[in-house]
Amino acid sequence: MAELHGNFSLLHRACTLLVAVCILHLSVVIFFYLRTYNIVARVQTPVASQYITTTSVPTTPEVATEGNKTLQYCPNTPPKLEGPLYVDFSEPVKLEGIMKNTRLALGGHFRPSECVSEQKVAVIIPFRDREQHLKYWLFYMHPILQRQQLDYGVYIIEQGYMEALKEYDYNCFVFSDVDLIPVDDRNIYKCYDQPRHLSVAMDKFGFRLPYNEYFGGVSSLSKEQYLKINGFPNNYWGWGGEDDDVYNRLTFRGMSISRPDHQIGRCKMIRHARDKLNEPNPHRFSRISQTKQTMEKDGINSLSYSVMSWEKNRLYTKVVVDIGKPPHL
Ligand code: NGS
Repeated sequence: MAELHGNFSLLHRACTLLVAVCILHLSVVIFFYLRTYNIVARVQTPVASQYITTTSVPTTPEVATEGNKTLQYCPNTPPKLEGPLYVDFSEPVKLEGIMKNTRLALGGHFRPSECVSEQKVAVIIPFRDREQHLKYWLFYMHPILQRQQLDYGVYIIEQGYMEALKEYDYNCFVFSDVDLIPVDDRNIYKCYDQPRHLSVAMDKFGFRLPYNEYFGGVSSLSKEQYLKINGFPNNYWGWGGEDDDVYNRLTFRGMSISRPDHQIGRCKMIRHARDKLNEPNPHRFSRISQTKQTMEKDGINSLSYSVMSWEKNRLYTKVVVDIGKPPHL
């Protein structure tokens, strides 16, 4: 009888142990399942911030000291974002209102007074004689960038990276076509863990990507990401292909593209005829097929230009540079 009881309690203990192991195993499986599909993170994240990937650019202590004031770092989800916006290019816009914005410093610089931005963002617009487009861009973008609580400066210039760094220690670079305006201010013009493509749903492409590898329009790269790919290529003359080359560089350096969803990433382009003196580059397809070989020697390390002029007004800094002529001319 005692032996039977002993056997039974042994069996009982073995079963309890087995059940405990099963429960442990099941919890581990459930935990990893939830993590894989990001369910744990989603449950803890407020709705608006789901769209905004956090950035790893600087480390973020809780508070910072600015002069004699102690300020908090700006939140990941800026409180004054409006979401979808009304953007219209059918009527001319006036810049007087923004010119009077006393929080904008000469050269189109701004930083929020209520908090400290994590990133210092140089917004770079390669620009050729598109005064009307620039006007719309400035009219719509300054208020958006300010609601996004960015510490930013606007540069109208070809060799933006180098020139912007001469005046401020920017750690994030947003490259934007002059004729593109986001129609949702939750599309934050800053840098992310991976290079960011921001103009993912352009009206002219039916609010979708024209092709998966498309990296044109508006994109952002942290200084670190930019240096990793040796910057942008310098040997593309005329229209097309340079954005595809940048895409290739990023993938060859093991990075992936981060993108907002198609609702938040909507943007409108100002319709216009193709620029004169900017014919399609006949060498672009052969160039993009050689990125792997060319990227090491063509980029920041081969950049050569001279600065002709710097002009600063309330809304932007314009730098004119001479980049020489294409080698075959
Ligand atoms: C591709 C170009 C890209 C350009 C994109 C969209 O074909 O540089 O079209 O152009 N690539 C090549 O030509 C190899 S767009 O419709 O915006 O003018 O960005």
